[in-house]
Amino acid sequence: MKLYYAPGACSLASHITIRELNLEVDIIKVDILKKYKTERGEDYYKINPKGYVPYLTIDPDTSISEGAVILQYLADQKPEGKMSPLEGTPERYKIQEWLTFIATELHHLIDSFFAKYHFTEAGLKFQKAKLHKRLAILETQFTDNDFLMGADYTIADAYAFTVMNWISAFGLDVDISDYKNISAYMNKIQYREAVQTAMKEEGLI
Ligand SMILES: N[C@@H](CCC(=O)N[C@@H](CS)C(=O)NCC(=O)O)C(=O)O
Repeated sequence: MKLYYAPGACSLASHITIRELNLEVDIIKVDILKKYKTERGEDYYKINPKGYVPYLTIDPDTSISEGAVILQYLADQKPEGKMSPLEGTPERYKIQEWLTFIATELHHLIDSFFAKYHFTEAGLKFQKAKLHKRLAILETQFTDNDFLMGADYTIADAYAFTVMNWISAFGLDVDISDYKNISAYMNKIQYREAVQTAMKEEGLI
């Protein structure tokens, strides 16, 4: 298998999961900012016509895009690693609820702050208010739960960590200092061995 990634991008969640589960996957860097080439010099659009990361090639005929789906595929390769509830269980729908929340509510909302100069002042205020409402949901979740699925660390946490880490790592204009539970959650995840390994491999730390 091959995972196509860009340093610090949303693909970090898949990279973390690969290291958590000790899966045999080649990790291939892609320039998604300018040239859209892999580190091997290949035209990335020829590999993944969508042009974005993450992208997982399983065999010459099968590839998956969309991070939330790639994460589930990776977790299913080693069910004993318990990075996701099993297919067909009610908990599987619960983790899909969180993965969808992260993908549709958090990921692109936080992403939009990288280009905040596109916003009018009113637009920026609107985006901030919306993001704070979504962060408040997580702050409440972590009042009584260590992780999104309760006591167990899963792929949903790898994904939530990855996108919320952008706020501090890239100095985005969002004040999260009041979210004590989120801050404790982020620290707990950041110092996991697999997270440190993936971040080092991407040159982030
Ligand atoms: N819908 C995709 C979006 C992935 C995405 O936004 N990837 C960003 C990095 S975090 C990217 O590759 N951007 C480059 C581009 O869009 O050209 C997913 O959920 O996996």
